[in-house]
Amino acid sequence: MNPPNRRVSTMKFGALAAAGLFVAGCASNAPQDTTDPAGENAQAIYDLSWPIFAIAGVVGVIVFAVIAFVVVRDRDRGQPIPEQTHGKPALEIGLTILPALILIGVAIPTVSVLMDLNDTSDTECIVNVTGQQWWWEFDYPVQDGCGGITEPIVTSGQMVIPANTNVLIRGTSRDVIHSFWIPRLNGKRDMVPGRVHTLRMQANEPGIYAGQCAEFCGLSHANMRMEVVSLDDGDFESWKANQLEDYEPPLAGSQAATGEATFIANCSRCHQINGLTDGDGVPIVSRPDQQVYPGAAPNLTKLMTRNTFAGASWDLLTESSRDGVVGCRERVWEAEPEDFGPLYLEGVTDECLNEVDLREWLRNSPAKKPMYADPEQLEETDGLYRGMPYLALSEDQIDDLLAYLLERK
Ligand code: HEC
Ligand SMILES: [Cu+2]
Repeated sequence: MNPPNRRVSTMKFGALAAAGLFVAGCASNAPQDTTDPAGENAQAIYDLSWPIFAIAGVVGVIVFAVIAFVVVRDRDRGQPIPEQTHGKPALEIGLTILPALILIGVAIPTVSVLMDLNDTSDTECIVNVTGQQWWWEFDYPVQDGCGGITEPIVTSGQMVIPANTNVLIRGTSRDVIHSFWIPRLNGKRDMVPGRVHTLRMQANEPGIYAGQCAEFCGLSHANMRMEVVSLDDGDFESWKANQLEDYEPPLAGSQAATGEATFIANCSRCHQINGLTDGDGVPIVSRPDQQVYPGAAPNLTKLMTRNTFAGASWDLLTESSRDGVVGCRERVWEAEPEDFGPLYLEGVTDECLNEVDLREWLRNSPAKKPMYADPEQLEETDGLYRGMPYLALSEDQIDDLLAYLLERK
């Protein structure tokens, strides 16, 4: 190719890339769009970002224009070196004061928004958030907030909150530094082992707001996602009541009952199902601290009330529409705010279960989600796993487990 052609194609490529970026930036329905705030905290950040971008933009344009002007005017044409002087006090003082004024102008609204975002004295509901390689645990302590919680609720992947309520997140981590980020609701907050960081969450309307761990935290960092689910007060009450419902054992002799036995034999050492008892009626208490390096595994009591699993990286609901039939996932995720709550509370029904991904998970979870770099290096973690290990289950065992888990809602 000769040079002019190459230049044309480079320009074409540049224009295409710019257009692509523009279109991508404008695409509606992007689930993690900071320019589409859905709560007061994200709105405050968004409202601040535009004036600051404008100021920075004007400064940037002026600086580049002056550089371009000087480069052109004073380019080397063989002229003699200009007269050398030392200092220009008026210019130097002026160019010190002007940026200082600009920075003060930027700092005043910024600091005020930051202080406002950090103020959690107006929160009415507490959720403890704990990061762990590679999923998030949410636990709701007993409290008067959140409309009153009488027994702790422990869940994972999806954090359910009442809409239009300031929720206080108290966040920490069990292993490395993670970062909690729901772009449409608030900025990021690092979750650091041994510390408790707070963050206010508020969503204006019922709906699902997606997020992801925003601090590189090892092998499956990209598979460490989460959602905040916001429900109006009545629906939130129903959600709480359902989470605290008594354990209902499967019908004797049913496939789910076989699944329960399989669960007790293979899973309950790591996963808690509240209310589960052995044949003698003795409660079965999981001990993930003796199995998993960071010390915990998701509570599966009400697995089928959430609609994603394993670090919210896979759906429990079947995918989007096929042949004009609206998919189960789409029906919930794209519901209008006024329809959302009841659809979410339906949980995962038999027809809507995304068996493909859940079966793959039970067949071989580390093949689906990388859990530790080299299984042979278990001695580095005292023989404990970093995530869910391969369990060599048979297809029959998986069938039984699915029947049992489908009742956990
Ligand atoms: C050695 C401990 C251990 C055992 C045994 C174990 N799991 Fe897990 N499991 C985990 C850990 C840790 C995770 C979280 C993995 C992640 O998301 O990165 C997990 C995640 C899951 C999830 C996703 C839950 C959610 O809310 O995201 C399901 C479902 C699950 N396991 C089912 C089972 C079943 C069924 C069995 C028994 C056949 C089982 N597990 C055995 C440790 C274990
Ligand atoms: Cu992380």
